[in-house]
Amino acid sequence: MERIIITGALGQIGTELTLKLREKYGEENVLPTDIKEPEGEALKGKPFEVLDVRDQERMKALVSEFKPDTMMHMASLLSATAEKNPQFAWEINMGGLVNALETAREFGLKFFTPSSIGAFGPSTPKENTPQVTIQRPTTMYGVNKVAGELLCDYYHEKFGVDTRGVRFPGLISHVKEPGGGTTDYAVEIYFEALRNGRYTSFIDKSTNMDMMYMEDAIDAIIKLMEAHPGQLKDRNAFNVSAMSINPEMVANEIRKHIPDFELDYDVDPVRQGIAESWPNAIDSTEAKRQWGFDPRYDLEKMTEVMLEAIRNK
Ligand code: VAH
Repeated sequence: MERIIITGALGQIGTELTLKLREKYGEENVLPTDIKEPEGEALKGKPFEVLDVRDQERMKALVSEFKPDTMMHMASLLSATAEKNPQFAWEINMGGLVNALETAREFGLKFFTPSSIGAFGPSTPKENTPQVTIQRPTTMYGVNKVAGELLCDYYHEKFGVDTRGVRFPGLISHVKEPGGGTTDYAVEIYFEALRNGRYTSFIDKSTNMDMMYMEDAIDAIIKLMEAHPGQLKDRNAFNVSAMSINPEMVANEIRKHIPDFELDYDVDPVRQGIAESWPNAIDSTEAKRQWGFDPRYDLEKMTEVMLEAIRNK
């Protein structure tokens, strides 16, 4: 992996992924793209190209010109947004993925795209969820992620495309706040704790979900993409998680730094329903075994880093 094009580069993962790849491979070897030009400081600096992932012709033209060896397809509508407009979510999440896979096939690109714990549903085992198990998600986002996992496997088997992917848990970062996710409470709570000393959670107190600090997520992507193909028994849909937490646990950790922090609840039935359809804690054994997945941040360390970084913003 030496020269990378990224779609959805202005998103929560895409932003930090672009910064890390530029640092590791050189700014001139990374082409971040997204539906609009960057506004904030985070992605200042060239090159950058505007790309709507529904435009396969332009996607191929950019690849033909930039000549990457890898595509990281990050453009996606997240779970809560997708539930508000499922037909549009299909168009972006699946239409965009097909265009990206076709581009990777035509230009012989190594390919990464993330799945999610959202690819599981209410009939999936909730605790220590295996990588191969029942997947009957009840959200459009979950349907997109299951279809995406299968499509990426298909492009590898049928066309030899070097596709790789992980199932991300909720991701927590201070660089770019997420938009439209069910797990966004776990990011908002840190910002609100410092802004107002209190937070009203839209997810209920005892709802456990898998989470991971963004630095561990970016490291996982790079580690998987740099793994020798012979190491990989599986290709896509590796379970990866660093912790299983709920709002009360996050609040208790924050109180070690902000003793008077107050947490209350105004549960959003839609996002609560999505959260309850997902596992409580997934098993990451295969990722650890096949390519050395090794998250470094637990809730305590993540809380320290998040509060420190937000204070310094
Ligand atoms: C979402 N942050 O909430 C995303 C993610 C596991 C959650 O897929 O939709």
